[in-house]
Amino acid sequence: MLIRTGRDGFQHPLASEITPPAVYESRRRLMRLWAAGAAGAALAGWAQREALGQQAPRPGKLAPLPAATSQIPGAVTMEKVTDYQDATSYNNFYEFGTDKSDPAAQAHRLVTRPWSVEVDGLVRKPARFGIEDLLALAPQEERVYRLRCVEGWSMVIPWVGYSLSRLIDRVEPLGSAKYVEFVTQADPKTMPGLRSSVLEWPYVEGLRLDEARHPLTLLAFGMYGEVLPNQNGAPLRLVVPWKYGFKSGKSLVRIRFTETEPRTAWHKAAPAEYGFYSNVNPAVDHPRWSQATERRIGEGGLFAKRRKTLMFNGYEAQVGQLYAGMDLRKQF
Ligand SMILES: Nc1nc2c(c(=O)[nH]1)N[C@H]1C(S)=C(S)[C@@H](COP(=O)(O)O)O[C@H]1N2
Ligand SMILES: [Mo]
Repeated sequence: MLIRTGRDGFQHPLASEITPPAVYESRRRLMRLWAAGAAGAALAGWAQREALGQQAPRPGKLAPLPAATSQIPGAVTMEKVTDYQDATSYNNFYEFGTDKSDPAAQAHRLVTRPWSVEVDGLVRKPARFGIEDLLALAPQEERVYRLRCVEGWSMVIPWVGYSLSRLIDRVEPLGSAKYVEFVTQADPKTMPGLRSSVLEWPYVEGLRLDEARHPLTLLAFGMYGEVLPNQNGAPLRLVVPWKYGFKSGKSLVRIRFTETEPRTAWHKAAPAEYGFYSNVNPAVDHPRWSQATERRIGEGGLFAKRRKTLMFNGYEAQVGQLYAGMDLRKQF
């Protein structure tokens, strides 16, 4: 059993003493499966997460989006999941305003049905995919990723979706395709933020093709076991866990394969501050502030200690080889 010893040496009660019997029973089944080697490493991870009382309950606010726990290495962090309330009220979605509270207040205007995504450019089979077809294109998985904003805060979010590579394989990129551009919704009727020229609209992001094909690059349709709330990028968004949050475009409408590096919205707005790669890198400061530490949302209070930011946001083992031989100070 997992027993944690607090800072003061206090022994926390065994999980069996604080868990309702039904939950405990299902956990024991899971543990037996695990011991028998029938469950994968990720499932064992969930057993551990649950034993620590850290599994995020479904909030019951939006339609459920069932998903199996991802088996992809690195896809499920054991860290404490951020409260749903925090993850849905402290957001960056400049199309709805630049204050952290604007998206939660304004994004109800976003119309998410009907919705389709144009997938084109240097591919053998360009197509427009309806959202229902995209939802059904591959099995939905739950992945618990860290998300770190370049502003110096971070969250841990259980996303629901599947690897973007599943969609990429469908359209068959040509040999000349080297990059992928992501274009997000820009509708002046529903997005009051478009009146501001803080960014050039539509919001555009980009990845190298091999980054886009990495199994951890997630096309997300949901979080916390439910469909995405509008403020988090409904009906579908990108989540690239080893890069700063701004690389993960919300409310995608077009995915385009190109030969040349896409010109991204943040790069156009401030080229000296936002490079194309934007990998989480504590050793490369933002020109106006350090990136060495971060504040985990929910670890509140004036005296909450900042955490040390990890190289590639903690995903170095999985993605480090993508950047072998590159000078990440120059290609930031
Ligand atoms: N379309 C669009 N996508 C966007 C943004 C945005 O302003 N517009 N902000 C980005 C930034 S800076 C961050 S940190 C994340 C925040 O995602 P979250 O609100 O779900 O935590 O979304 C990213 N995706
Ligand atoms: Mo961000």
